[in-house]
This record gives sequence, C-alpha cells and structure tokens, in this order.
Amino acid sequence: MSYSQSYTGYNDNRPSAPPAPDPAPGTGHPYPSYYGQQGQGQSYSTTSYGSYGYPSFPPGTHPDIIRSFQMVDRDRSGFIDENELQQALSSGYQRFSLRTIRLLRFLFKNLHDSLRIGPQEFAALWGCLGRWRAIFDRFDRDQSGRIDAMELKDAFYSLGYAVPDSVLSVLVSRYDDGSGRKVELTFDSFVECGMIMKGLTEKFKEKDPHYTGSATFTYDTFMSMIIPFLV
Ligand SMILES: [Ca+2]
Repeated sequence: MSYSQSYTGYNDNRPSAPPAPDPAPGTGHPYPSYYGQQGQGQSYSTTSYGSYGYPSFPPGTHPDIIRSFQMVDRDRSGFIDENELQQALSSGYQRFSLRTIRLLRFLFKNLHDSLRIGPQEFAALWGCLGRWRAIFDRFDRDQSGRIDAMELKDAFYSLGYAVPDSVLSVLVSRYDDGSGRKVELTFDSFVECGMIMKGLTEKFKEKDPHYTGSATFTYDTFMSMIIPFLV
C-alpha cells in the first residue's frame, strides 16, 4: 500500500532549525543565556567530569549544565533516565510533563544506545531548549507567559512551517482543559508542539528531498514515521 500526499506546508526558503537567540543573560530563566557561550571565556574543564570514567560533555559546555546533570545522576552511571531528566529540566516555575520528556528523550537519544541520555545528549537537548525558549519569549507577544494559537501560528511560520489552521486547531486542542477558556500553551507544551511539527516535517522532507511538497511512501514507512510522535 502506498500513500501519496500533496503538501505545501513548509517553505524551504526559511530555516528549518530554530534560529539562535540573541544572548540574553539575566532574563530570569536559565535557557537562553546558556546558548552560544562556547568559546566565550566560560568554558569548563569537562575532563574533570570525564575523569570519573563518564562519557564527557562537549568542550565549552556551561558549568550549570554539567552541574544540573550531575545533580540528578545520583548513581553516577553517566546516564540519566526519564525521571531524572524531568527533574533536571524542571524548576520552580517551569515543569516538564513526562509526555514531553519522553518525546525529548526519543528525539535526543544516542543512536547507538537505546533511550539513554548521557552528557552529550543532555548538552544538545539543553541547547535546543534554549533556542525554543527564545522563540517562546519572542512570540509571546502579550507577555502572558503562555502561547496562544495565533502566537503559535506565527512562531511556526517564522520557523518555516506554514501550518494550516485545521492542523493547528487539532494540535492546540490537545491542551484544552475543558474550561471554555482560550487554550494557551505553557513552555513545555510549546516545546512538545514544536518538536512534533519540526520532527514530522523533517521526516516528510527526507522523502521529499527536492521540496516539491509531495512525497510517496509505503504504509509501513508512514506509520513508523508518525507513531513515535503520538505515543
Ligand atoms: Ca501569550
């Protein structure tokens, strides 16, 4: 069985990866200030952590990222599980749901090592969250601390994903608490939506290398592409 879809949902003139945020130290949240600091005089001796026999962090990893990893890696195995990852990423004002954590773990896992998150994956994940945080802040235009459907649509568009309204409303309805109030996304829900959109678009692009907006793939391929984003 094959599945063919005409699709014009992305615009290849725009970057598919979240752009690097402006360095924004002291903005009150931990992520953006960690991004892009490599080679800016804040490098940390990663060998000290590596000397425990751990897989080591990439050179220039911010010490707070290393500290955050070490704090939750209580058995000193050099790897963290999903609960430890959740603990490392959650702070007083910001919680990450296990659903988002599982998606992050799937997307950032070591290709050769099942679902384990080690220092390399953790540092990559942290940097990625920094970029999402900058996007979240930029598109939270009314500064409500949450992203509504219009803000989400604009954020996706800036990333090159021209998401149809019908798709957007299905995506946003996932976070409807049934109270009748306008649905607004917290940061972790925003990350989840962004990861789904980015991940699925990239999967599609693999089958549409010339950006024609359409692709043909088998039923099996289609299912294996989307299932990881749904479970
Ligand atoms: Ca808002």
